[in-house]
Amino acid sequence: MAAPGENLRINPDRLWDSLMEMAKIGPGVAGGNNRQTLTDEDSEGRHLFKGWCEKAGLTMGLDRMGTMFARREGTDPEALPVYVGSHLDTQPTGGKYDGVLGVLGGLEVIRTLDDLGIRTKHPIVVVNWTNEEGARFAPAMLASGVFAGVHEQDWAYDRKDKDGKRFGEELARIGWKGDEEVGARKMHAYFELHIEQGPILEDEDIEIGVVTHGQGLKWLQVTLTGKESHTGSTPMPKRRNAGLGMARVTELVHEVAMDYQPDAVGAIGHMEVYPNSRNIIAGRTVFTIDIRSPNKEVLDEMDERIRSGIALICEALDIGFEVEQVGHFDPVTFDENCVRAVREAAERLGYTHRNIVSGAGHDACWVNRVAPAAMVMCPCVDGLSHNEAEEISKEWAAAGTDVLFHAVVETAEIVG
Ligand code: HGY
Ligand code: MN
Ligand code: MN
Repeated sequence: MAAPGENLRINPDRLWDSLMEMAKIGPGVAGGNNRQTLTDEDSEGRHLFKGWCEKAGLTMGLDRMGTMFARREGTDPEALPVYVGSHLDTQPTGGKYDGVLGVLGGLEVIRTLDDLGIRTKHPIVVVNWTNEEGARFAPAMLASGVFAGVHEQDWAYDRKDKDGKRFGEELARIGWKGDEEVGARKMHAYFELHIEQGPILEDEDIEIGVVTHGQGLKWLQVTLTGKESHTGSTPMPKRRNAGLGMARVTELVHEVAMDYQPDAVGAIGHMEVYPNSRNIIAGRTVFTIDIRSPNKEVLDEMDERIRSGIALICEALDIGFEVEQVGHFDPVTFDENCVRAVREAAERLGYTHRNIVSGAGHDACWVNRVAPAAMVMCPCVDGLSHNEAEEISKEWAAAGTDVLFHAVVETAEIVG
């Protein structure tokens, strides 16, 4: 397939203006964003994105999980489209670029094609996946998981947030529940641009990450049940302290992850204590263990060691426990032809690049099960993400989107 000329580049100022415009929606408290999935802020961001897509002459689609599709016609309407996108939902204390760069980078690909008057054989579709983050409704990558046939739609609709609100009802409430069957769309290929969310590219002064693999993930939700009692008058030997149990499991998760360095990570980010009163021994704690590794055997071993460790901790403290797996995907190997298109685009454009394994999960990890997929990464400052101080440079955003443009357009086949 003919590759675009190395002089073809996107418009960095237009891309950056769009990123800053979207960042105004769902502002955080420290310069980032709180645009959690299926909130009014999410809906407002969707409307802004939809308006931009319609202004670019794209045809909008919406599926039953609320995933948005914006289609630019190709010269061959029968040809399967090349999809490009990511997610607009954020963490509660999220940054301005996680996911958003991939969606608006996809829109910038379209805008640049229109600037240059380029037609492609395959249609190109920009995607905004619903609930990539999984912060409000676990698991992460929920809509792309239904699209890839990993989750049933009814199960997804029944996911509840911490206030007991159901995904399906919240999707209907914000008015973004579409009619399209989820997963009915077939893809020629899928590309996703994303910030690295880690320190490797910046530390090595490299502009582009050619993502060959994504590490596997497990989310284990644990409920520990002790007995509420007075923190002052209950003798130490008589306490059944679920808070102490959570502390010991937190230490256990860290120790197990450290045993498998550098190919493993583990932490507990979500913690709930009941009744959470200063002078009551915690009767119940609910928390989510997040363990990840690029190596499936390591991930399974960590899972096993942690579960048996929890049993020993609870026996010693005379507390009950339940462990429910609420998220999981095995390590991912992206499509070698799509990965090659990304690598050759970086070379053609003269950007420094290196192969990289994605530490974070992405919608591309699920899409890769139903279509050839690959990712492009750009650095982020101090490798920081899932923090309102997340930052990238305009140059990094432009480099990543240039590479995305070349990979998508080459795969969609230029016809003039
Ligand atoms: O958890 C993840 O890796 C992604 O940011 N949702
Ligand atoms: Mn993301
Ligand atoms: Mn994220």
